Amino acid sequence: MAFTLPPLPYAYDALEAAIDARTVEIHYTKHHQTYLNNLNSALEKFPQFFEKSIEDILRDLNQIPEEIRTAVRNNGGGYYNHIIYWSIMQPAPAGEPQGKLAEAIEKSFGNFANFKAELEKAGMARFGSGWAWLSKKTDGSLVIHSTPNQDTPLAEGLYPVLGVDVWEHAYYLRYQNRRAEYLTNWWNVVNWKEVERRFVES
Ligand code: MN3
Repeated sequence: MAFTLPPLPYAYDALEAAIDARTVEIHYTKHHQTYLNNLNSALEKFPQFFEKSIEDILRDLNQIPEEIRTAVRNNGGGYYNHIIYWSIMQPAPAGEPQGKLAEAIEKSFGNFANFKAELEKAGMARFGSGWAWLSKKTDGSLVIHSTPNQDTPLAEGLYPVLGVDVWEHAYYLRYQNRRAEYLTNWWNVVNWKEVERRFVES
């Protein structure tokens, strides 16, 4: 069974408080779809990997035959990272983290404002294309970090709880070079219930 694109859980214009409709449409129907298509094409020669979850594939890329490993790393990563990105956004207003997630954020970063500043800093410090992440370590604590290109936290032994795409294709139409403004506005559309679910259930 080939991998498939999960439906977008809202309309293209639902995220206008942070991201314009045209960007959401192109990002989902072109960029995300292309990562998926390329992942499926790469795996066609080794269909046994269609039996595995995308998380199991990305956790240990050394299990992937060398001739398709880079393609799977880039396109499997792109496929997976964007599923997280779409799922942890919702139409504004976003509110704030609650419950166990809020407690863990306070424990690791002092308070919510400081957490947001640290994540924005990680996004700004990523030179070129990549992602800023809030991830969970195996001991249950939280860490902010970033990955280049479509590399995933899974490959570093971390579980991605929240991720923001800082490739230019994620923000260029509305923000041009102003990545900082995109990151500030992005908080308007974060789905904290889903972020908390990812934290609690992982
Ligand atoms: Mn992207």
